[in-house]
Amino acid sequence: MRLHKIILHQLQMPLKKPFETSFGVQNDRVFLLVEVHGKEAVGYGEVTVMAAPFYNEETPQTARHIIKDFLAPLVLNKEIGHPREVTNLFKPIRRNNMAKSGLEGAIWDLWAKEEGLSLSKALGGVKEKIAVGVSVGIQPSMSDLVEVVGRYLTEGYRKIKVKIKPGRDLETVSILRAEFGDIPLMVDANSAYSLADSDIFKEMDQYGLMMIEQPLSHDDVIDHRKLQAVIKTPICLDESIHTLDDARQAIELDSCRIVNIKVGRVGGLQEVIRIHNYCQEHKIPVWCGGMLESGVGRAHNLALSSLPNFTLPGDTSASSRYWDTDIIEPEVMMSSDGYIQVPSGPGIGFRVVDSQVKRYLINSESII
Ligand code: OSB
Ligand code: MG
Repeated sequence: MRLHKIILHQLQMPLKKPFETSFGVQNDRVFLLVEVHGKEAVGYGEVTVMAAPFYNEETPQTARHIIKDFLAPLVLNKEIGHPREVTNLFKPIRRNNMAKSGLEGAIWDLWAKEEGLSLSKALGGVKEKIAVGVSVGIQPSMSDLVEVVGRYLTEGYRKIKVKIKPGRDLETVSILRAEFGDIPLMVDANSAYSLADSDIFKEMDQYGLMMIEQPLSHDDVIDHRKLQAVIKTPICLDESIHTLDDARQAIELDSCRIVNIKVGRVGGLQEVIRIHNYCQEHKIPVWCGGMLESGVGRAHNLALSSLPNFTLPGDTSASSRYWDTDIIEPEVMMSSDGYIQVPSGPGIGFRVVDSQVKRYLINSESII
């Protein structure tokens, strides 16, 4: 396989509703769509950066710079035998995982299309449908929260994850338990706490949550180990895990008992497979996190979630949870029992709709 052109499209897609986390409010999604042109097909990937470096260190501008000046020259007009090799080609470049992942993912899609394989099959996926949950942002009031969660439960979502931050934690959980009983419920703190807050998490044990996601610092595994030692609820790491080695160290230390896998955060699909396999061998369940992806990133998430150890519902909700109109056809739909079908067509298995891309387009740049 050879790439003769890479196109970076910067898009800005308005979210249906603002999404609030412990690090701020997002009204729209600004990201890069990556197009790679081979001999016979076009592959698509998504750089899942946020507009500002609040989740990780990358932004659309840094990702553009890294792809254009460092990653593209490593793959353009070079013979690539298999997309699993791309990770190694990118190794000399430190971090910048979302930039790497957007380009690597597009190459996987192109390869799968040229081979006539679905991306799921290309990755070693085994599931035909995947169970999904929904990530609920911090709401203006507790009554808004109850209404929103009630609506998602009615739609069929199989896991409710609510964002928490200091001052909006125990009350959030106790109200949801009082209102909805024994639903599959978890919280995500996006690193908003420190070990000094351990009592809050000890208190949370009584609510029987599925897990607590990334309570402590974004690059920590040591304090998470200390917290996990004094609470029963499993800790799930998100921000702290960038590589297989990070996952191995966290698991060896017992800093977490569940891993959230995000392809952008770990630098590509090949690293997803490696972390998935390691966790499977060590009986650590994984699930697919989300970065409010457009249909393209969503399609990649569906494919990777079809690997066997993705045993917990992911954050890969239906297109309609985020967008009035997505950029792919058909849109990602969830059945009323909370499953999404893994597409079986070649590559990502969805058509990217040019007119929709144009509608949200800020700029495009070709790299040859
Ligand atoms: O921590 O999982 C997170 C969105 C943006 C940045 C970080 C996170 C999230 C989500 C949304 O929780 C998940 C989704 O629905 O895509
Ligand atoms: Mg998270």
